[in-house]
Amino acid sequence: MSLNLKLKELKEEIDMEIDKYLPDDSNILTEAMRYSALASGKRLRAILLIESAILCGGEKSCVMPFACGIELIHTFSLIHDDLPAMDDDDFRRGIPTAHKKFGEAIAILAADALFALAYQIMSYKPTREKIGNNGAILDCIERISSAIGPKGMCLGQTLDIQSEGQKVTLDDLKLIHRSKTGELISASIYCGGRLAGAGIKNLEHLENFARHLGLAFQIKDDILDVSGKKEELGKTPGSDQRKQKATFPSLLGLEKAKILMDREIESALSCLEHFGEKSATLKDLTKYIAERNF
Ligand code: GRG
Repeated sequence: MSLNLKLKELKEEIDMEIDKYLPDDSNILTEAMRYSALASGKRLRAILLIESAILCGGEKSCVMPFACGIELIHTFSLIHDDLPAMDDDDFRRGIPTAHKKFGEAIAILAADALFALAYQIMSYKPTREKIGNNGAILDCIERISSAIGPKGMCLGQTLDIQSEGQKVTLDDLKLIHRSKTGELISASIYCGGRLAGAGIKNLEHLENFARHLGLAFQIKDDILDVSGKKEELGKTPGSDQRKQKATFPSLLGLEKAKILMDREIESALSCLEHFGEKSATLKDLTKYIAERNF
Protein backbone atom coordinates (compact mmCIF):
# COMPACT_ATOMS: atom_id res chain seq x y z
CA MET A 1 0.00 0.00 0.00
CA SER A 2 1.34 3.48 -0.87
CA LEU A 3 2.24 5.81 2.00
CA ASN A 4 -0.38 8.34 0.89
CA LEU A 5 -3.14 5.74 1.01
CA LYS A 6 -1.92 4.41 4.35
CA LEU A 7 -1.86 7.94 5.83
CA LYS A 8 -5.32 8.67 4.42
CA GLU A 9 -6.79 5.51 5.95
CA LEU A 10 -5.09 6.10 9.30
CA LYS A 11 -6.22 9.72 9.37
CA GLU A 12 -9.82 8.65 8.68
CA GLU A 13 -9.65 6.07 11.45
CA ILE A 14 -8.28 8.67 13.90
CA ASP A 15 -10.99 11.15 12.83
CA MET A 16 -13.66 8.53 13.55
CA GLU A 17 -12.18 7.72 16.97
CA ILE A 18 -11.97 11.42 17.90
CA ASP A 19 -15.59 11.82 16.82
CA LYS A 20 -16.59 8.99 19.20
CA TYR A 21 -14.77 10.61 22.12
CA LEU A 22 -16.32 14.05 21.62
CA PRO A 23 -19.57 14.90 23.41
CA ASP A 24 -22.54 15.08 21.10
CA ASP A 25 -25.21 16.98 23.06
CA SER A 26 -26.47 20.05 21.25
CA ASN A 27 -25.03 23.04 23.01
CA ILE A 28 -22.70 25.74 21.75
CA LEU A 29 -19.69 24.46 23.72
CA THR A 30 -19.97 20.98 22.23
CA GLU A 31 -20.54 22.44 18.78
CA ALA A 32 -17.38 24.54 19.03
CA MET A 33 -15.33 21.57 20.32
CA ARG A 34 -16.49 19.38 17.42
CA TYR A 35 -15.99 22.20 14.88
CA SER A 36 -12.29 22.58 15.69
CA ALA A 37 -11.40 19.01 16.63
CA LEU A 38 -13.02 17.45 13.55
CA ALA A 39 -11.73 20.03 11.04
CA SER A 40 -9.31 18.52 8.57
CA GLY A 41 -5.99 18.33 10.44
CA LYS A 42 -3.24 16.06 9.16
CA ARG A 43 -3.24 14.07 12.44
CA LEU A 44 0.56 13.86 12.22
CA ARG A 45 1.13 13.67 15.97
CA ALA A 46 -1.38 10.84 16.36
CA ILE A 47 0.13 8.99 13.39
CA LEU A 48 3.65 9.41 14.78
CA LEU A 49 2.48 8.04 18.14
CA ILE A 50 0.79 5.03 16.53
CA GLU A 51 3.70 4.25 14.19
CA SER A 52 6.24 4.56 17.02
CA ALA A 53 4.15 2.12 19.05
CA ILE A 54 3.93 -0.35 16.17
CA LEU A 55 7.70 -0.03 15.64
CA CYS A 56 8.19 -1.11 19.25
CA GLY A 57 5.80 -4.06 19.04
CA GLY A 58 2.63 -2.31 20.24
CA GLU A 59 -0.90 -2.40 18.84
CA LYS A 60 -2.71 0.50 17.23
CA SER A 61 -5.96 -0.13 19.11
CA CYS A 62 -4.19 0.02 22.50
CA VAL A 63 -2.56 3.40 21.90
CA MET A 64 -5.48 4.99 20.03
CA PRO A 65 -6.83 6.83 23.13
CA PHE A 66 -3.45 8.54 23.57
CA ALA A 67 -3.23 9.29 19.83
CA CYS A 68 -6.65 10.99 20.04
CA GLY A 69 -5.73 12.76 23.29
CA ILE A 70 -2.60 14.25 21.70
CA GLU A 71 -4.66 15.54 18.78
CA LEU A 72 -7.20 17.15 21.14
CA ILE A 73 -4.35 18.89 22.97
CA HIS A 74 -2.86 20.01 19.66
CA THR A 75 -6.28 21.40 18.61
CA PHE A 76 -6.57 23.19 21.96
CA SER A 77 -3.23 24.91 21.31
CA LEU A 78 -4.26 25.90 17.76
CA ILE A 79 -7.47 27.56 19.04
CA HIS A 80 -5.43 29.58 21.55
CA ASP A 81 -2.74 30.34 18.97
CA ASP A 82 -5.34 31.83 16.59
CA LEU A 83 -6.91 34.18 19.19
CA PRO A 84 -6.58 37.96 18.73
CA ALA A 85 -4.34 38.10 21.83
CA MET A 86 -1.96 35.61 20.20
CA ASP A 87 -1.50 35.29 16.42
CA ASP A 88 -4.91 36.73 15.49
CA ASP A 89 -5.64 34.46 12.53
CA ASP A 90 -8.93 34.19 10.62
CA PHE A 91 -8.49 30.78 8.98
CA ARG A 92 -7.34 27.41 10.20
CA ARG A 93 -7.66 24.02 8.53
CA GLY A 94 -9.49 25.66 5.63
CA ILE A 95 -12.33 27.13 7.71
CA PRO A 96 -12.80 30.26 9.87
CA THR A 97 -10.95 30.01 13.19
CA ALA A 98 -12.96 29.04 16.30
CA HIS A 99 -13.18 32.60 17.65
CA LYS A 100 -14.31 33.92 14.25
CA LYS A 101 -17.10 31.35 14.17
CA PHE A 102 -18.18 31.26 17.84
CA GLY A 103 -16.71 34.38 19.46
CA GLU A 104 -13.69 34.52 21.77
CA ALA A 105 -15.36 33.36 24.98
CA ILE A 106 -16.76 30.14 23.49
CA ALA A 107 -13.51 29.48 21.58
CA ILE A 108 -11.49 29.68 24.81
CA LEU A 109 -13.95 27.47 26.67
CA ALA A 110 -14.02 24.91 23.84
CA ALA A 111 -10.21 24.78 23.89
CA ASP A 112 -10.19 24.32 27.68
CA ALA A 113 -12.80 21.56 27.42
CA LEU A 114 -10.76 19.75 24.72
CA PHE A 115 -7.69 19.92 26.96
CA ALA A 116 -9.56 18.42 29.93
CA LEU A 117 -11.20 15.78 27.73
CA ALA A 118 -7.77 14.74 26.42
CA TYR A 119 -6.52 13.96 29.94
CA GLN A 120 -9.78 12.19 30.76
CA ILE A 121 -9.46 9.92 27.70
CA MET A 122 -5.79 9.17 28.36
CA SER A 123 -6.36 8.20 31.98
CA TYR A 124 -9.85 6.71 32.31
CA LYS A 125 -10.60 3.06 33.01
CA PRO A 126 -11.10 1.75 29.45
CA THR A 127 -7.67 3.15 28.45
CA ARG A 128 -6.04 1.70 31.58
CA GLU A 129 -7.57 -1.70 30.80
CA LYS A 130 -6.42 -1.58 27.16
CA ILE A 131 -2.84 -0.65 28.01
CA GLY A 132 -2.53 -2.65 31.21
CA ASN A 133 0.47 -0.68 32.48
CA ASN A 134 -0.48 2.23 34.74
CA GLY A 135 3.20 3.16 35.23
CA ALA A 136 3.60 3.71 31.48
CA ILE A 137 0.37 5.74 31.39
CA LEU A 138 1.57 8.01 34.20
CA ASP A 139 5.00 8.45 32.53
CA CYS A 140 3.28 9.48 29.32
CA ILE A 141 0.94 11.90 31.06
CA GLU A 142 3.95 13.48 32.76
CA ARG A 143 5.82 13.71 29.42
CA ILE A 144 2.86 15.31 27.67
CA SER A 145 2.27 17.78 30.53
CA SER A 146 5.92 18.76 30.44
CA ALA A 147 5.72 19.28 26.66
CA ILE A 148 2.86 21.75 27.19
CA GLY A 149 3.97 23.56 30.35
CA PRO A 150 6.53 26.20 31.35
CA LYS A 151 9.40 24.43 29.59
CA GLY A 152 7.33 23.41 26.57
CA MET A 153 4.64 24.92 24.41
CA CYS A 154 3.72 27.79 26.78
CA LEU A 155 7.38 28.86 26.99
CA GLY A 156 7.78 28.56 23.20
CA GLN A 157 4.70 30.68 22.58
CA THR A 158 5.90 33.30 25.09
CA LEU A 159 9.32 33.53 23.44
CA ASP A 160 7.70 33.60 20.01
CA ILE A 161 5.49 36.56 20.96
CA GLN A 162 8.40 38.37 22.59
CA SER A 163 10.57 37.86 19.50
CA GLU A 164 8.18 39.71 17.16
CA GLY A 165 10.06 42.57 15.52
CA GLN A 166 13.26 41.66 17.46
CA LYS A 167 16.62 40.37 16.29
CA VAL A 168 17.08 36.73 17.30
CA THR A 169 19.91 34.28 16.79
CA LEU A 170 19.62 30.83 15.23
CA ASP A 171 19.94 29.30 18.71
CA ASP A 172 17.09 31.52 20.01
CA LEU A 173 14.94 30.42 17.10
CA LYS A 174 15.72 26.75 17.67
CA LEU A 175 14.74 27.11 21.35
CA ILE A 176 11.45 28.81 20.41
CA HIS A 177 10.51 26.01 18.08
CA ARG A 178 11.84 23.13 20.12
CA SER A 179 9.58 24.24 22.97
CA LYS A 180 6.61 25.52 20.95
CA THR A 181 6.29 22.66 18.45
CA GLY A 182 9.07 20.13 18.92
CA GLU A 183 8.23 19.05 22.47
CA LEU A 184 4.69 17.88 21.65
CA ILE A 185 5.97 16.00 18.60
CA SER A 186 8.66 14.40 20.77
CA ALA A 187 6.11 13.53 23.45
CA SER A 188 3.91 11.83 20.81
CA ILE A 189 6.80 9.66 19.64
CA TYR A 190 7.95 8.92 23.21
CA CYS A 191 4.42 7.89 24.27
CA GLY A 192 4.11 5.50 21.32
CA GLY A 193 7.30 3.73 22.36
CA ARG A 194 6.66 3.84 26.12
CA LEU A 195 3.07 2.55 25.86
CA ALA A 196 4.32 -0.29 23.65
CA GLY A 197 6.81 -1.29 26.35
CA ALA A 198 10.01 -0.07 24.63
CA GLY A 199 13.20 -0.29 26.70
CA ILE A 200 15.50 2.62 27.58
CA LYS A 201 17.79 2.16 24.55
CA ASN A 202 14.92 2.18 22.05
CA LEU A 203 13.33 5.17 23.79
CA GLU A 204 16.63 7.05 23.51
CA HIS A 205 16.79 6.39 19.77
CA LEU A 206 13.17 7.49 19.41
CA GLU A 207 13.86 10.69 21.40
CA ASN A 208 16.81 11.56 19.14
CA PHE A 209 14.75 10.83 16.05
CA ALA A 210 11.94 13.06 17.40
CA ARG A 211 14.28 15.98 18.12
CA HIS A 212 15.51 16.12 14.52
CA LEU A 213 12.05 15.48 13.07
CA GLY A 214 10.47 18.23 15.20
CA LEU A 215 13.00 20.80 14.00
CA ALA A 216 12.63 19.73 10.36
CA PHE A 217 8.82 19.95 10.74
CA GLN A 218 9.01 23.54 11.99
CA ILE A 219 11.51 24.65 9.32
CA LYS A 220 9.13 23.24 6.70
CA ASP A 221 6.22 25.06 8.38
CA ASP A 222 8.18 28.35 8.07
CA ILE A 223 9.08 27.59 4.44
CA LEU A 224 5.42 26.90 3.63
CA ASP A 225 4.43 30.22 5.19
CA VAL A 226 6.67 31.87 2.57
CA SER A 227 5.99 29.71 -0.46
CA GLY A 228 2.77 27.75 0.28
CA LYS A 229 -0.68 28.29 -1.27
CA LYS A 230 -3.76 29.24 0.78
CA GLU A 231 -5.91 26.48 -0.79
CA GLU A 232 -3.37 23.82 0.20
CA LEU A 233 -2.38 25.25 3.59
CA GLY A 234 -5.95 25.93 4.75
CA LYS A 235 -4.73 29.22 6.23
CA THR A 236 -3.37 32.47 4.86
CA PRO A 237 0.36 32.27 4.03
CA GLY A 238 2.67 35.21 4.79
CA SER A 239 1.38 35.63 8.34
CA ASP A 240 4.89 35.29 9.86
CA GLN A 241 6.18 38.15 7.72
CA ARG A 242 3.16 40.34 8.50
CA LYS A 243 3.80 39.85 12.22
CA GLN A 244 7.55 40.37 11.77
CA LYS A 245 8.23 36.96 13.27
CA ALA A 246 11.70 35.52 13.24
CA THR A 247 11.61 32.41 11.06
CA PHE A 248 14.21 30.10 9.54
CA PRO A 249 13.77 31.61 6.04
CA SER A 250 13.88 35.19 7.40
CA LEU A 251 17.04 34.45 9.39
CA LEU A 252 18.89 32.21 6.92
CA GLY A 253 17.23 32.85 3.56
CA LEU A 254 15.03 30.27 1.84
CA GLU A 255 17.85 28.19 0.34
CA LYS A 256 19.82 27.82 3.57
CA ALA A 257 16.62 27.07 5.49
CA LYS A 258 15.96 24.21 3.05
CA ILE A 259 19.52 22.93 3.49
CA LEU A 260 19.11 22.97 7.29
CA MET A 261 15.79 21.12 6.98
CA ASP A 262 17.34 18.46 4.71
CA ARG A 263 20.16 18.01 7.21
CA GLU A 264 17.68 17.50 10.06
CA ILE A 265 15.71 15.00 7.94
CA GLU A 266 18.91 13.05 7.22
CA SER A 267 19.76 13.00 10.94
CA ALA A 268 16.22 11.87 11.81
CA LEU A 269 16.45 9.05 9.26
CA SER A 270 19.82 7.92 10.57
CA CYS A 271 18.39 7.66 14.13
CA LEU A 272 15.90 5.12 12.75
CA GLU A 273 18.68 2.91 11.33
CA HIS A 274 18.89 1.31 14.78
CA PHE A 275 15.43 -0.24 14.23
CA GLY A 276 16.28 -1.75 10.83
CA GLU A 277 13.59 -2.62 8.29
CA LYS A 278 10.79 -2.29 10.83
CA SER A 279 11.19 1.49 10.64
CA ALA A 280 10.30 1.72 6.91
CA THR A 281 6.94 3.44 7.57
CA LEU A 282 8.39 6.00 9.99
CA LYS A 283 11.17 6.69 7.45
CA ASP A 284 8.58 7.27 4.70
CA LEU A 285 6.63 9.51 7.06
CA THR A 286 9.79 11.51 7.81
CA LYS A 287 10.42 12.12 4.11
CA TYR A 288 6.74 12.98 3.62
CA ILE A 289 6.96 15.65 6.35
CA ALA A 290 9.74 17.37 4.41
CA GLU A 291 7.98 17.06 1.06
CA ARG A 292 4.46 18.09 2.16
CA ASN A 293 2.90 21.21 0.69
CA PHE A 294 0.25 21.65 3.43
C1 GRG B 1 -2.89 26.55 25.18
C2 GRG B 1 -1.27 24.62 25.59
C3 GRG B 1 -1.52 26.04 25.27
C4 GRG B 1 -0.53 26.83 25.04
C5 GRG B 1 -0.70 28.22 24.79
C6 GRG B 1 -1.03 29.02 21.95
C7 GRG B 1 0.16 28.42 22.56
C8 GRG B 1 0.43 28.64 23.99
C9 GRG B 1 1.05 27.74 21.85
C10 GRG B 1 0.89 27.54 20.41
C11 GRG B 1 1.56 26.30 19.98
C12 GRG B 1 1.32 26.13 18.52
C13 GRG B 1 -0.04 26.36 17.98
C14 GRG B 1 2.30 25.80 17.74
C15 GRG B 1 2.12 25.71 16.28
C16 GRG B 1 2.57 24.42 15.83
C17 GRG B 1 2.23 24.16 14.42
C18 GRG B 1 3.33 24.20 13.43
C19 GRG B 1 0.98 23.88 14.08
C20 GRG B 1 0.55 23.33 12.81
O1 GRG B 1 0.56 21.92 12.96
P1 GRG B 1 0.05 20.98 11.82
O2 GRG B 1 0.65 21.43 10.50
O3 GRG B 1 -1.51 21.31 11.81
O4 GRG B 1 0.31 19.57 12.21
P2 GRG B 1 -2.76 20.37 11.49
O5 GRG B 1 -3.89 21.36 11.23
O6 GRG B 1 -2.47 19.53 10.28
O7 GRG B 1 -3.03 19.56 12.71
